[in-house]
Amino acid sequence: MIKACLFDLDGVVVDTAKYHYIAWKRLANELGIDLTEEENEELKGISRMQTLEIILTKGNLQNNFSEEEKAALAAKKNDWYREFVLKMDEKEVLPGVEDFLKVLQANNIRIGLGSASKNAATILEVTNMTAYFEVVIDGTKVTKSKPDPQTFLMGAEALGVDPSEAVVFEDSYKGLKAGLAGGFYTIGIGEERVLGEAHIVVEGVKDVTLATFEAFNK
Ligand code: B16
Ligand code: MG
Repeated sequence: MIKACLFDLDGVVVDTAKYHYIAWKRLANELGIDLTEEENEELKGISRMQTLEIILTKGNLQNNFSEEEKAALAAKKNDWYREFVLKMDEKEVLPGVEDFLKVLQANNIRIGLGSASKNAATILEVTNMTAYFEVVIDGTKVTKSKPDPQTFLMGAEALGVDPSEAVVFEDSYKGLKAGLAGGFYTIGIGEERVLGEAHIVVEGVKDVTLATFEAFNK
């Protein structure tokens, strides 16, 4: 019996991954580093500073900056990223998300957010989605990044449910691993190629109904 759903934000509720990519690519290019879309896939779901480390390492520049300089680089990327975020509105909520959240509410299934992003509250605000989420566990609250299950375990605890009674919706491989490590049912949002370890993989939340959960009992 499913009592709660925990949603990742970027790539599940909204498509902010494209804005992260533009902003990281701009920073990488300024540093003389290339960043392909395929490499960007590896960056999904992990924290801002971890992402910067991966990009600098790719350019063999990881030892060229002090911690303060690294923080300044990450802040610069975040300013560019937030320029996009602040222009977002409800039209950027991915298809089917609001309808499904309403179905969950009508069926007394609790709703939480589990995101690595420190911009999660702003994104929920500008897209008018704040009210749907009873619990928000984001990058300002966690100490361990996905694939560590901390984000989702904190969400389940705050909602008062056991992971075995909850579903994690994730678009990133690392986020999916976090859900699995926490003992949750998982729905991968995206491609089977990336998310094949999930209990179920669908293209988007638009493809999920309460009947989808029946597959968990098989
Ligand atoms: P910020 P999610 C993650 O959000 C993104 O997938 C990841 O690309 C980003 O680096 C991370 O948030 C941190 O975001 O820079 O806004 O704090 O997918 O966990 O909702
Ligand atoms: Mg995501």
